[in-house]
Amino acid sequence: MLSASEPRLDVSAAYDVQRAGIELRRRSGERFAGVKMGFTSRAKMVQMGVDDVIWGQLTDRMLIESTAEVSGLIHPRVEPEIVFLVGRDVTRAADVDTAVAGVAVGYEILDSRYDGFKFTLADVIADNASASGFGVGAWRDPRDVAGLANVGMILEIDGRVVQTGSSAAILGDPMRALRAAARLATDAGIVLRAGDIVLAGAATAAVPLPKDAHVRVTGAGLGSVEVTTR
Ligand code: OOG
Repeated sequence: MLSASEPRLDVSAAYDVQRAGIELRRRSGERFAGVKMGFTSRAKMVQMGVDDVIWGQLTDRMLIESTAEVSGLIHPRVEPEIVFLVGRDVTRAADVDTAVAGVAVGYEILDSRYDGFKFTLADVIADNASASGFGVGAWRDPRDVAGLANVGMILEIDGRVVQTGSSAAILGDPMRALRAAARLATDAGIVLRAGDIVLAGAATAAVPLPKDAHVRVTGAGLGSVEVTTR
């Protein structure tokens, strides 16, 4: 762990490390694509042994279409997500609710630099919140969605249900995670712009993601998203 060799690594220094990592990605041509929230659900906090929410940055290269290359990853995991599409620039965090142009069911692929995903909060922040890849189902118009506070969610691998949960697990309502993301981004001087994505955080614990697997995440009323790994 980074914190073991660098005891001064506090949360604020960890976000500096995260920013430096993102800057390296930017220099190699990746573009900012949005924000991910982490540990917004109790299930994830318990699974990972941490006690606060964190955030990380998404880049365009993390977006997965129908096939996910996982064989080059260290020890990937997958988790079900509620995803927001930003429809216009969010210069004031308080305006984020009305800036949402789409909601969807999605998934995040996590991969950690740390052995066995064992880390402190500062360690995982420095590692960009384990962000590796993400996929998004069909966007729904938020006006057509009855509400996001209790969406039943199912994660299947090769047709087997491996996790079930509710979006209520995400801070009681994923809208709260969206607001937190907007606040954190704004405080860090980042403007969420039209087309950017916000991942609200996992609704359940994450599960190991093997190669040559078929993954499906379903959200009641939101449809589903599928991906094949190789
Ligand atoms: C950190 C990322 C946590 C979530 O949705 O809670 C996260 C990890 O578990 O490695 O993305």
